[in-house]
Amino acid sequence: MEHIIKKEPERAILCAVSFPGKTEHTEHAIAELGRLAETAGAVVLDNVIQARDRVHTQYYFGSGKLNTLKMLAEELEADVIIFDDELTPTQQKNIEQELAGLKIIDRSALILDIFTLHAHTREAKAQVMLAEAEYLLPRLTKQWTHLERQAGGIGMRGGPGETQIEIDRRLLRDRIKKLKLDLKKISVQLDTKRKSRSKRFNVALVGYTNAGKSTLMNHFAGPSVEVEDQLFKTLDTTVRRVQLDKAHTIYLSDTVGFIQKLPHQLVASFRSTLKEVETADLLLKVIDISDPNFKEHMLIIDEVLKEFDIPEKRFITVFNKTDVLESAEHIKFAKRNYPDSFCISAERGIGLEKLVLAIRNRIDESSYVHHFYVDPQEGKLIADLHKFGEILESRFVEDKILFTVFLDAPIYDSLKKKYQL
Ligand SMILES: Nc1nc2c(ncn2[C@@H]2O[C@H](COP(=O)(O)OP(=O)(O)OP(=O)(O)O)[C@@H](O)[C@H]2O)c(=O)[nH]1
Ligand SMILES: [Mg+2]
Repeated sequence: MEHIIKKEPERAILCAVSFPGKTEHTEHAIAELGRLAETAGAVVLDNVIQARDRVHTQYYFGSGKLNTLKMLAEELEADVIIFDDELTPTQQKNIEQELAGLKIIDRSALILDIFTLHAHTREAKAQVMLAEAEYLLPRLTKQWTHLERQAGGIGMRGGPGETQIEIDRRLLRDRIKKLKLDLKKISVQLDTKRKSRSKRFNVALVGYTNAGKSTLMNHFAGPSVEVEDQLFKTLDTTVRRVQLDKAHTIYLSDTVGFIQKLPHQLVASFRSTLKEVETADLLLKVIDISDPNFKEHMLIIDEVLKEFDIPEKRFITVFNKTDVLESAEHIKFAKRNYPDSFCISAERGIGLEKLVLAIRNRIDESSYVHHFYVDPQEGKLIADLHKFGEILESRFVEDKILFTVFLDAPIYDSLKKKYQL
């Protein structure tokens, strides 16, 4: 009989510092950290929270709390301690010394780990590897005495011993250089693809992780993206052509979600993925309104999006998962503060007609239907109409062809000039 040896999940204790007046925020953050840990394949044993004005510069916690943590870890037979904030290289080293034998990782390392698990395309993989290398580089310090960890498990520790540090650093730098070059090449290819879509209306889904972006994508485009009750399920951008009706076709893109304290290395290296967001004609900001923390999620999305400098009028706010709301309180909040928003359930298909209507209106505002009587000899003009516009209809009217075409205003202007229409 065949025996399958299943690796035991790692046993984790979560740690956070609660700043004055931020108790509720810390509770939400640590609950989210727990979901991240589970997504990475760990089981959460307990939480340790210390109320402090600021994080201890050397040890994150004060010495008493660190001791409590040590005893708790022994008692519960923990393997890994996960901190809710990014540890400085010094904190990391000190804590590893204090809690010898335990794996010490922080929120950033955990998120990077999940990204590694969920990256499938060449682009996403290269982006995650770059972020990892950038994260690791400052941590390869001389004082680091803990590099002989075995590989495997959550967190991306591992690597050679202390004597190797200089070599490691050089290797990492070379790797970063190479990854940046690779990503540049990939980015050029993606730009070309993106350009080919530019004559159509591009809609991007953005939002906090687990908000239901992929579910909405699948509703419109048929099952094309994996949906799971997991954080950062989607990393690879998927773009699908969606025909809303005869006259309205869009390209819809689903991409990586956001989270609080997203490692800055990840935001930087996912820049080219997020170009989809920058170049979209319309962005649907998807929010899980059933999450008690949805207002904070909205602030975090706006914070990340601020970098892209996208005009406010290009967004439509979509409150999702209304089917699991227990009271009307959240909806009231949404209607009052976001009168132009839409309340939907992507999973149940509720409220989507109105949303589609709004998207169609946006398309109509940005493109125009034009009629051209074209001589069949005018091959170049006919080719350009096909290339830059969307032909709704073409038929012979006496000796000419009547084209009914959707064209964006600037393209119409340039064609008018070129062919003196
Ligand atoms: N009850 C309810 N659940 C929903 C709805 N929409 C999505 N979900 C669930 O929410 C979870 C996350 O959905 P996804 O579509 O994967 O979320 P996402 O925004 O793509 O998440 P990431 O890819 O991780 O960023 C899944 O378990 C979905 O089934 C909804 O309208 N109602
Ligand atoms: Mg998704």
